[in-house]
Amino acid sequence: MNPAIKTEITKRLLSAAGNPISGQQLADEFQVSRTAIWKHIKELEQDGFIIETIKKKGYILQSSPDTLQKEQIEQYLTSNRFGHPIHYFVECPSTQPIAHKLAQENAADGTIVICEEQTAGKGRLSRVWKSSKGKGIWMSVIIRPDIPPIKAPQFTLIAAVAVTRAIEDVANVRAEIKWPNDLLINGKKCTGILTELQADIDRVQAIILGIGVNVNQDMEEFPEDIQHIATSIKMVSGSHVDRGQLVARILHHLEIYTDLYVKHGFEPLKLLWESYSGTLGKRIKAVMIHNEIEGVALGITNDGVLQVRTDDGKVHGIYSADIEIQKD
Ligand code: BTX
Repeated sequence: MNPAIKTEITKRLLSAAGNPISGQQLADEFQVSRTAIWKHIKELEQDGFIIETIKKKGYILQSSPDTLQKEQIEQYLTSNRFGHPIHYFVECPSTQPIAHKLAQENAADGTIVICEEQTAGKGRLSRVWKSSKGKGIWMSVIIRPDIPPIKAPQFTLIAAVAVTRAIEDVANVRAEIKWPNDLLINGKKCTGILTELQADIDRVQAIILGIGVNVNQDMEEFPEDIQHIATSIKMVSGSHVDRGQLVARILHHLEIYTDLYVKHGFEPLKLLWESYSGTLGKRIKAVMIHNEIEGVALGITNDGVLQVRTDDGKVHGIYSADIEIQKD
């Protein structure tokens, strides 16, 4: 089978919106036999597409599976580099090590690894990220910006803005960014971001940006231990969200913001980040590995460092911490 032809047939079926597509026309266009087109259609059926064949008219798409197979993303893809190529898995322990390996094997800037289910999803500091089957976006993006390693953590902030905007575009739901790597809706976590690095002393080889978004879970589909802290976009919007469309929109914004950042630094993105922030102006507790600081979150610097004013009036720069937002 030719994957490019399969992708193209899928796109045609999806955009035909229930109208028939002629097998002969497809065969002429791709310069293959009608039997070859029919074989691609059979393969799509095996992938879960329901396709009706009407004599002398062609193929009509009745329904498509709720999956993140690459055709489901590619039909919406507007980015030039990000999402090219897509490595799709039904199940894997975690998309991060797969992306690390691909990056070591010279995978292109913008390559993504995505799956339906992670059996050992990774959070920060060896924590677990619960990634239930077919309900979320579990994706790692390989990014190769020409920046020094010290700047890599800013990609957590860039990704947070990209995902927030994408959720707003696709589901009309506004999430808030909790510095540095969570997106919350109504105070509950719907997205986590994990930024990992492959680098020489002075240059980034690849950033492996792990993005986990709870999309279509109902409350009871989360494991009990996180039901009080987790939410999904569907739980808030009340409607099922097309995950392929959301992935494409995340990649769209991520590519634009990455390019902006590499050209002009974090400053142009800072305002955007601040406008989505649920941390600034709030009284917070920042829990670091060896100590804790309580105070008011004032803002972030041009390097993405969180500034916190403690009650004695001193301003502290926080580079990495877990943040608890205190009740007023
Ligand atoms: P984090 O360390 O900030 O958050 C992990 C914590 O979040 C857990 O200890 C738990 O309390 C809570 N949690 C776990 N799963 C969920 C969930 N589904 N929804 C809400 N809260 C949850 C955040 O780390 C970084 C997560 C990155 C996940 C992506 S998915 C694709 C890629 N592959 C991979 O293995 N990890 C990344």
